[in-house]
Amino acid sequence: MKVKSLSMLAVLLLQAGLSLAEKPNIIIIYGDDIGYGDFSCYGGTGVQTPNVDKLAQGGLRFLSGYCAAATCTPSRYSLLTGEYAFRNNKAKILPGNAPLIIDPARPTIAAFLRDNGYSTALVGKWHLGLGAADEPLDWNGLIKPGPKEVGFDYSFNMAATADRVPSVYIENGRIVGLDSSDPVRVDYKKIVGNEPTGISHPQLLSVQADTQHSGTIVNGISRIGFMTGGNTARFRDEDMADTYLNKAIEFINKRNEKPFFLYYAPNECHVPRVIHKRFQGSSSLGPRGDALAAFDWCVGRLIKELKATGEYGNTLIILSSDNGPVLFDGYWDGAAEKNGAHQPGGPWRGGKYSRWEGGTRMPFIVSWPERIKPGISEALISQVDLYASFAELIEQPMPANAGADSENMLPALLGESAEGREFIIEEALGQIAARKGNWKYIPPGSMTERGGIKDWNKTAVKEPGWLFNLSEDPGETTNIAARHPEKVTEMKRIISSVAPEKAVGRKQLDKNQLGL
Ligand code: NG6
Ligand code: CA
Repeated sequence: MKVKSLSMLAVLLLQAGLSLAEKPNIIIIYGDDIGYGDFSCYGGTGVQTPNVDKLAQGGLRFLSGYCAAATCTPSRYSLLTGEYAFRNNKAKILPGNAPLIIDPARPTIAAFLRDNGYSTALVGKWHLGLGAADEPLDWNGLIKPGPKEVGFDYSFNMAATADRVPSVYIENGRIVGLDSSDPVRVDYKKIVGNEPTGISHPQLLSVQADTQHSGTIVNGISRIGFMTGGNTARFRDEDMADTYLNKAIEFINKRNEKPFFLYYAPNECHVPRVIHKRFQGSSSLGPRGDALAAFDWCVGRLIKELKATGEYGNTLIILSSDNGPVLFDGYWDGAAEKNGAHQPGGPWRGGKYSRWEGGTRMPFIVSWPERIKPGISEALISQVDLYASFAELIEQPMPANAGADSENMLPALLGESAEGREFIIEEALGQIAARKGNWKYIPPGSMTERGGIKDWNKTAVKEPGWLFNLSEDPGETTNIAARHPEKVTEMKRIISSVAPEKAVGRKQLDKNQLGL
């Protein structure tokens, strides 16, 4: 169209502005290692989570909402790219000095929204790598490629996890509070500098850790990996929940006329669970429950702020978690001892690292006050579907080179349809399982799961694989594959349709999958 006059241009700009303004803000609140049964609205008993419960009461609570994988990196990768993580062999638990594993040439959900008029932000955990694969990263300069190169206008994040060095915050690609005369160096193979580690100075530790978590001591906690320098920049775990919350609120308050997309990924309740003293003792579960209480409090504060800005009504909030629960995960913090009758995975078997339902079936709450009617949904939905669903929401086609595994689930997401996906793919440590209707299938290969404190149990899964009926046997206790050969064939076909090589499973757990 030819713009003939200035006033016509003004009208056009106004129209464009108006239609942008009508688009909802989108916030993903992404818990870490929070299980299906942890929040009180999902039956949790060990800690009260009034703010999450209230969000659920005013929105939709999904009973079959899944993350794509039972560990962090692949799960987050899938959410952001709309692609199953097992398609990228780098998408496994990453060390803190791993290069970026997302190809910037393929738009993530953030890049897609940014390119369609959203201002975008990452606040919290990243764990998808930083820097280029072919050159060593200098932590003391501009750290890139990273969140910005894959679509986040603003970023305030840690590199990987709180239990992995470097234990610093990075804002827009630069370590916050770094003194250039005390440069940061990081290594995952050998000790750098001469700072105390969990092995050399166990007397300095506030919480005892396993060998893997016995690297450099930062803030009285030994981490995975070694770092030196950056003393003025090191974070205090106790303040992490508040720090991320404040940055998220700051981003919302600095919003312009554009709608915003905020990927808010607090650390709670990942290890180390070292929580601010005002939350200590707020649950019967010890630090793990206190971390959940802190998470819940942050959700409440964020919503309060959204209400104060007048944005709450037109904000689509999705609250979920990146993988199932785990009690002991490297630090003797009392989580296992104090768990009592609380069921972090709800009625489901297993948790983090496993393909049992508890590994990937997540708390999954969707709220949009101006649009969504409160209720409960039984639709099957995966976080990998958010990409295509957001594309539908903003009425823009998905980029041709991204989001291939993402299905448009917008009607289910908004509660306008009870129908979700035909099937769900559940990944753990590079191996997959499938669910269709009430049927759950684990293909032949091996089943790896966390055993006692440090052990990994491996069980051979023989032909024809394991089949469970979740409505009769939610705990996945009785393999009925032999009685239902036709179901087995159907489930194998489903797995072959997404990943032919996975239909037979892998014989051995790839140690690398654990980031060890
Ligand atoms: C594992 C760590 C665990 C945790 C996990 C990542 C060991 C023995 N275990 O390898 O403590 O850091 O990686 O968690 O090192 S996630 O939620 O980011 O996937
Ligand atoms: Ca996690």
